[in-house]
Amino acid sequence: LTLTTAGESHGPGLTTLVEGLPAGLELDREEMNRDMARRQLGHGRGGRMKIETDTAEVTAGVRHGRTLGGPIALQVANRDYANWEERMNPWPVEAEIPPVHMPRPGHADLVGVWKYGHEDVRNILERASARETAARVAGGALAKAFLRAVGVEIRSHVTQIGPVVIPEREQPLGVGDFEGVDADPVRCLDAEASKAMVAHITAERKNNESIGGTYEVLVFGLHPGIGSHVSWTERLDGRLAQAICSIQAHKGVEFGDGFALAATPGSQAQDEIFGPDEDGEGIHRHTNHAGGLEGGMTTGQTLVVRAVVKPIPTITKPLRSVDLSTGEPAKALRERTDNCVVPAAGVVGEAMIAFVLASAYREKFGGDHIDDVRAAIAAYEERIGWV
Ligand code: EPS
Repeated sequence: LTLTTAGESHGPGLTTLVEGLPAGLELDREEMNRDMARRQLGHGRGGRMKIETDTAEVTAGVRHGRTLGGPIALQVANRDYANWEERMNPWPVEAEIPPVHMPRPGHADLVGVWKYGHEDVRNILERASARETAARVAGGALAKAFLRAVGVEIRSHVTQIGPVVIPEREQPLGVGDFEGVDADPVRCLDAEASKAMVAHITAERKNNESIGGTYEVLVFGLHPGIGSHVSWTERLDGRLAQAICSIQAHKGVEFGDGFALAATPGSQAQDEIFGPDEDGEGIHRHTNHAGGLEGGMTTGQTLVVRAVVKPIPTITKPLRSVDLSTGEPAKALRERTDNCVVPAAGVVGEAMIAFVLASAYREKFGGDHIDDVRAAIAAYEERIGWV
């Protein structure tokens, strides 16, 4: 499976190309656009979200709601382009367009102009912008539709914003616990923590600060043996980490108990294996410290991925920088901006994880039609006695 995006933040629009899905897969237009809207959620988004109402328009690869087996093309319009037509026109314009020459610390701006030989920082920031994640979510919605067809469901929730952390849970989360998470202003499952997160975002916006945080993505219904131990390139934890860390402003990822395992004795860090119970349950575990991954493969337990998002670098309190046209000290570009994107980032994390998992399913089970995929999965379930 491949997922390619194209597009600039204030250009005419974003394009997504997804290749490698089987034919006959049913797609739900509303479901796809629900994900597009979910990515726009969250207390802490800026003025741009009032301009955009994102939808993914299919322009290739789908007929009457089913995949044809060829590349699928999706288009997401940038409504804001109407206000940027001269500045972002693909073709020369009459007007004089003042270049941006104040790079923002923490953004791709400075290194990007060095590397690509541009004088206008806008030639870098437009593509580096997290607007691009709208195209990833559009593609991720296709991967999710594939996963749903084989019984796999993906959810996410916010676990920390600034210093506010959700309380530890007694019981592991189930897929049913996520109902209503998108109705919460920060996509948090704990009502008390949510209130404190909202208050923190509001207070820090008044201080002209941006805020980071963490979110968790859980995947239910996975088969064991997705990914492989045989080569580093196939280890699923490595592939998932790459996909997560490729998201703008993401600085780290952990699986299961993650960084806390550093202080856990070895005997308590593994998930012991138990034989079939009298009630007929197959080989199983009572814990999930590993977060559903052993030896670079899914174990068949819930996949638990946590990601950290840094405070975004465009802030309304401009930081010190240098004017690239004069070499003189200057304040970084001050722009309309979001001050917290963690609730939306969780939706992007879902999309990226869906893409990696759908890819690994395609590699393991093959199939040109979705029914071929289901048949291959059923044969595998039978061979390993998976219930
Ligand atoms: C972004 C800056 C803001 C965000 C944008 C990402 O846009 P603008 O500069 O137009 O105000 O709103 O995110 C989106 C447009 C989006 O759809 O997520 C940035 O610099 O990364």
